[in-house]
Amino acid sequence: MQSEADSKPLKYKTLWISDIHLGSSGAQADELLRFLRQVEAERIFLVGDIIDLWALRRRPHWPRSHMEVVRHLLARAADGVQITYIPGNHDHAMRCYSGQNFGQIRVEQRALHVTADGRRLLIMHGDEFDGIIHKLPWLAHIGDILYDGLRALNRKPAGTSPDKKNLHAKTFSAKAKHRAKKVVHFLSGFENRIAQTCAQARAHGIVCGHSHHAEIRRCGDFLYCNDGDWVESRTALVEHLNGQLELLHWPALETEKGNNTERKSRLLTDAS
Ligand SMILES: [Mn+2]
Repeated sequence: MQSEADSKPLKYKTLWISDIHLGSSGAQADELLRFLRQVEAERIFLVGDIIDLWALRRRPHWPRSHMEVVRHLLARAADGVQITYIPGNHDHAMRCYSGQNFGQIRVEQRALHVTADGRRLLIMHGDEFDGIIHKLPWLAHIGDILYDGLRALNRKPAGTSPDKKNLHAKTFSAKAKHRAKKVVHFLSGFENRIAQTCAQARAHGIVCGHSHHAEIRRCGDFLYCNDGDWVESRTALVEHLNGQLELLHWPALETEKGNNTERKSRLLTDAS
């Protein structure tokens, strides 16, 4: 049985989540709802691919849990949490609403966030750095269909092996996606583009989604943070009240909260 301390929400200054892919069969909406109910943040950034318009066009899928995620976020915004929605490539149609509000949720193409310790972070979905999306969009769509097929083949029940190693001990589909993206990144000068974009925005670093690969690392002189996804890895990036950044792995966090065990879900911080 959970003690009262275990059920207390975790408090953060900022929360970044992306690549939820609501509207696709891969979206782990129930897990995301459980995570959101355990986390409080003053500010939330939705870093793109929140609603998967590509998947909805191929095969509409909209169970109640997907609607509940949307409702939960709208309710939080109505309660005073500042929420910014930065559309990605799967929800690119939302980009034309930049500067407008949906309920209390602000839509922007990109955003700048200053951490409690004074670092300027540029927030973008990340497809802007993906050469394939812009030069060969048809190949990106084929890649997406292949990824969906691979994921369906090796789908594991949610919540398995919630240990620290598991995040990057990925399923075959996640590995294939990550390798393909690495090649694309190499060919398209991904790191150079990030460095240029950060320099232009006078930012100390960047927060992206898109690759479905959570990480915090240096990229030249800049900090590169990727908040992962809610299709496979179920990860989020958070900023603590002192400005420290940390990646959370929800399956590990949920197990720890249930068992009251020592935290191992701290995957990576910007100090590590
Ligand atoms: Mn994307």
